[in-house]
Amino acid sequence: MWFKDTLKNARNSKKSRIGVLIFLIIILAIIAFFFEKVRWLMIGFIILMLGAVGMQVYDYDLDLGKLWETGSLSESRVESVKDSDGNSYQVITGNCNRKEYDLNCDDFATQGEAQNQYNQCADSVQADNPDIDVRKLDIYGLDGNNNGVVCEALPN
Ligand SMILES: [Ca+2]
Ligand SMILES: [Ca+2]
Repeated sequence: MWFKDTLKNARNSKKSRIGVLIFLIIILAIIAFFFEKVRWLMIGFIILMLGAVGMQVYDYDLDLGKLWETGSLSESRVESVKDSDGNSYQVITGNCNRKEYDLNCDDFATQGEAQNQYNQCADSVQADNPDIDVRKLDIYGLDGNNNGVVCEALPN
């Protein structure tokens, strides 16, 4: 459905999300300006919105449900991740943060070590994103052929 795709693109596009937030900030500011009774409430919302804009600018997306559940910012981290078919997803990567804490096969001495680390991350990412086949996401880039076995070249 074309409008579903449009909606999805709008949600996934950083620019349009920042635009929506700035639009909301302007509305809240206008309300705060004209309605003295709710002024402080509106100012509180504006501060929250500015925080949200900051997170967008610094590419720091959070899943609010996960944040509510865990109270942890890092576990609620959402990132845009491409799968092996080239599709982009918004994925709750949590502590398995691929951009900042990348791991490579030469970080591990044995295949088993790499496999344990991968399995831990794959399980938690899979649990948070049940609609996505986590093997296709190639977490940390450790499993290029997406067969679930990582760093095949490492010794056992
Ligand atoms: Ca890597
Ligand atoms: Ca593999």
